[in-house]
Amino acid sequence: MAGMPGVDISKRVPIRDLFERGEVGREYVVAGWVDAVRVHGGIVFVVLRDRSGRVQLVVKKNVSREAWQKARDLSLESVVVAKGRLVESKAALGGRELQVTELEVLAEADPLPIDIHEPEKTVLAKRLDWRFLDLRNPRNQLIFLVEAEMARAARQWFIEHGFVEIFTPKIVGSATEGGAEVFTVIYFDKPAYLAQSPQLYKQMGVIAGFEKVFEIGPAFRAEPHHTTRHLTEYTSIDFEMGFIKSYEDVMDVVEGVVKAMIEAAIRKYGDVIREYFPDAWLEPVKEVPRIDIAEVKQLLAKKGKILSPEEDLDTEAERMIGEIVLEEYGSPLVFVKRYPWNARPFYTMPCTCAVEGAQYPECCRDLRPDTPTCSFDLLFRGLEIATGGQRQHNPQCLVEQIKQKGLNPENFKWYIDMFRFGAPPHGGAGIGLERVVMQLLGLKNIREARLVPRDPERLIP
Ligand code: AMO
Repeated sequence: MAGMPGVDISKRVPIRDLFERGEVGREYVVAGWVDAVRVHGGIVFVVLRDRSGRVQLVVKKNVSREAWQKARDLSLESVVVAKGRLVESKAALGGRELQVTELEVLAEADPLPIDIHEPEKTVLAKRLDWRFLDLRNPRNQLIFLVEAEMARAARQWFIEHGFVEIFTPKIVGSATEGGAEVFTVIYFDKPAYLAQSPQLYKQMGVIAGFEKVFEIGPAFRAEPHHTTRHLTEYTSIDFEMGFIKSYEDVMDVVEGVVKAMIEAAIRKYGDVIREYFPDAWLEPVKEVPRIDIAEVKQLLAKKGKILSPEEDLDTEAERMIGEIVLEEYGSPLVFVKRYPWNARPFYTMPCTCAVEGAQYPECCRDLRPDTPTCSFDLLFRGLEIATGGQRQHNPQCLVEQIKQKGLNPENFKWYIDMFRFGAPPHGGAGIGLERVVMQLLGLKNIREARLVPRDPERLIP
């Protein structure tokens, strides 16, 4: 374009500034998306939105015929830059509006495929097809501001507590969690996998001598199920720490991090969250109760939910225990600990090896499905948001446990080798970021808490 005439965009101020520190009578330049347009003969009212807020532009034919014509023909979500005088106005939102003298259309928008203002009118699948438009809604955008703040708070907590941030491979040669939920990729001429978690590599970080490590990164799970709490790609907040006395030390860390995440989100966005998310959890979090799974199963049995000693908790059990704990302890969070061997991966420390005077490798021989392990889950409002525990650090027991899970120790040779050269007692946990956000805001579907979610059907966009 010859010389780019028109409004100087470099003079742009955030819309919120007009209300917080703008001087009435002064001229300002604002830019953003067209949120609404109303034509009243010789006056056009345009609501302009940027990421900081919304303001009404008043475009009068008798002030600038050119600007008025452009405003009259504006389509919703077009991108506009405007210059005008800030004036008081009782009728306008926020009590102020901009009397426009110049207006430029930077990008014109086609008719919209979804209703941005009322997302509930559109099914989630279609909203996700048009995710970039869906996210222009301030409520939907807020989910990711909260997520960013939580990730920031977690990172800060770890750094302040002496953890080193690491970045582990996501293309790996063996499944890290066992089970079938693993994506195979072709790595040149051989099969490889997408990492289900950084599990084996964060342990490497400890054994390599960093002692305390953390990672915030992607995890991949080939979950074939369509549930409201599973993604095939999610963000995992992982940590691992050496020289622990027991898995209680690990729970202390999880409790510290998760509380810091929740408190940071409430501190920064509590008021706006309240406005947009009526089901959000916005109260301070107290000490988190830690309950043995055997006791949990007794509590559930009283309510008619019977689970055998070797069983994992299912979705219904988690929901029920969330309700019981909220009622009895006033806590939205609860640790359930000592899961049975049947429900935990091969690298878990069985309680038979963690008692005083335990004999290696006898302590890990013939583990029963219901043998308790030094492990825990953290539930938030009745949904698992974190898993962790102490790890088996004896190489003979590791081989034994890998075999007992029906896996081939050959595939884990490099991993088992790490334990032959001085591996301290250690443990750690993984926290699902989207699940924490989902439970804090009271979202119905985890897909809402993922910028561009992946599930069995969803690969585009
Ligand atoms: P686990 O497999 O339980 O444990 O995962 C840890 C946490 O990650 C989240 N999560 C998921 N979130 C969304 N979609 C999924 N498909 C999904 N799967 C898991 C949950 C869960 O609590 N290596 C261990 C952790 C450890 O022991 O350190 C692990 O990955 O919030």
